[in-house]
Amino acid sequence: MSNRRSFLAGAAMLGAGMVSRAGAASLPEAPVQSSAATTPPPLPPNGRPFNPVVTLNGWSLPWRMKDGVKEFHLVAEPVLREIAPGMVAKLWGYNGQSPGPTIEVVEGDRVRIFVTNKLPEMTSIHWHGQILPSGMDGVTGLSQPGIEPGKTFVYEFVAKHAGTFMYHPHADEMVQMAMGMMGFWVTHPKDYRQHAVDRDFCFLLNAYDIEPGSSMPKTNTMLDFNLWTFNSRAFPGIDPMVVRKNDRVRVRVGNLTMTNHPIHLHGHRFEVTGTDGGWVPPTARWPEVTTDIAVGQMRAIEFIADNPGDWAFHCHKSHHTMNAMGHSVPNMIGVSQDGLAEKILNIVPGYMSMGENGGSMGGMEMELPENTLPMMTGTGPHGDIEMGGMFTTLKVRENQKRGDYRDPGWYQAPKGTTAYEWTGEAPPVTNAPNMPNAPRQPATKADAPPLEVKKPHDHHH
Ligand SMILES: [Cu+2]
Repeated sequence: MSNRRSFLAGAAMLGAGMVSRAGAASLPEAPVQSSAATTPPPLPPNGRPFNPVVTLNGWSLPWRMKDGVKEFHLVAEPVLREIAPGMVAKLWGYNGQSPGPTIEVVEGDRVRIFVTNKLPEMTSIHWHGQILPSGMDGVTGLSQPGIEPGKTFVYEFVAKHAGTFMYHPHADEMVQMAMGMMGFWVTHPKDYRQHAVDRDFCFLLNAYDIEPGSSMPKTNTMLDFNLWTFNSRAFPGIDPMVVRKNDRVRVRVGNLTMTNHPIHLHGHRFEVTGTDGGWVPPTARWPEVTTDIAVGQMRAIEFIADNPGDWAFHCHKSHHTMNAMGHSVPNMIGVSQDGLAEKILNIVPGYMSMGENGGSMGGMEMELPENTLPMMTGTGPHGDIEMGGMFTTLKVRENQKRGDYRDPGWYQAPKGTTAYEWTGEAPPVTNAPNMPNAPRQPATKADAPPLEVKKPHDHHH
């Protein structure tokens, strides 16, 4: 993190007239973050105590305490965001990253947020979910004029309710959100012992449409996005959630994509303990292993991490656990492609056939355009993980120290607790006794009748 003193000198002069109305003599510093690593925040240096959250591949914004008011400074600006090693996207964000830094305050805190616009067009910030005065709600044209390039606006309100919130522009939204303008907000309970957990993770769901080989999102895309991310990171660029066995764990998720995401956890049952409207009363909770998070929603889930291991944690829409590639590839399972690639290669240089035995790309070596992630990737202790996009792991360890978020490496499963290959005799294939004439698909290529190969009508590449 570094402080942009040179920028501040200029901004203070430029915005002096405007900020004096808020009673501030000077703009608070606007720290910037240059790394996409997870930065566990320090305990609050002043104000009322709280247990800070851990923003996956993100960080929390420091504040300045001024006459009992928490002052933050967000700078809306173009940023470079590493989506995963091997790909950097040109996005718009706040204070050097996209998403912007997490803002953490305590229920009842008076908050003053300075927003400086360094984008080429006007912007605003809507404080999604907050109960505040209408004029502080950040809807351009409705509650305030847009913040023109070079200008600084001041928002001030009391964070009335504890819970999980988001912030994003309400100005040229389609473009600005497609470019990555968003951030997380947590209002902690007045009493830090209330709703206390051992580990409190948070991240936003976001999606981009970035053509392979390029780095700028297409901002007119309505639904057909090709990069699905947690906090603008795609697997294997998403850090694991590292916990100690028997920790009470909370994961807060906000959805600012244009579709819903059924978020699924392996190896544990959780309860939804928080929604957009605040805390769910304990009597109204029920066990789940998947919870659907609709567009614009926030959810907090909680569980006891009592099952040691490496557990997948991902969106259950399988296309959302893949990275960018052509989406109009036909299903070729069972279609022999012997010699086909060579014939097509004569006409289309660089053609690649795929999918005769399924879609697996594990172990496949192919040349990708520059600045492009493989469609599925990641290597685990047992080989290729074949995932991308909205996928990470929960690592539960007996001996992880309290407050230690460092990756402990892969889980060492106790002997006899891992799936293994059967090497004995295989029984002959028979039909189920109650269905003597049941048709069945040929199991192997040798059994298969000759296939008529039709040209896929939907294949544009
Ligand atoms: Cu999804």
